[in-house]
Amino acid sequence: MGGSRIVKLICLLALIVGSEMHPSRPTIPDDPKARAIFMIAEMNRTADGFLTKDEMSDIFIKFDLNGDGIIDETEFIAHWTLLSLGDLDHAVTLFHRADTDRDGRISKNPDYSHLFYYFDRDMDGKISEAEFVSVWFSLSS
Ligand SMILES: [Ca+2]
Ligand SMILES: [Ca+2]
Ligand SMILES: [Ca+2]
Repeated sequence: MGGSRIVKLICLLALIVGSEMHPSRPTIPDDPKARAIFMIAEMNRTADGFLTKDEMSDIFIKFDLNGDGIIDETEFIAHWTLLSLGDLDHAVTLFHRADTDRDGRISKNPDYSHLFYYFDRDMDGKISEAEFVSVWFSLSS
């Protein structure tokens, strides 16, 4: 006896837990700048609507002005300013968030690899516009 009652209880519990795990999503403010950056970067190799690893790597290379495989803060801000990506506060915040091991520079390893996986929320190996915009926003706020 009570078997179906237990099942009902479990279902109810799952429902409650489930709803707590998916709270009503805060609306992500649309960021036209992030979308513009995504669109340019995304079409670098294949205009398929996704930012691939290679395309992400191209961005890295562009910021690495002297080609030593490391982006320091000066390079980052210089390229940021050149592309007029926004205010410098934003640039500094992004730089320090991207510097995952906090050694004051963004290097291919580990920072760049971390960053790609950080953007690729659903882990399908490519970054969609929605993934990019939402992560970009969370990084800069
Ligand atoms: Ca460099
Ligand atoms: Ca670093
Ligand atoms: Ca993805």
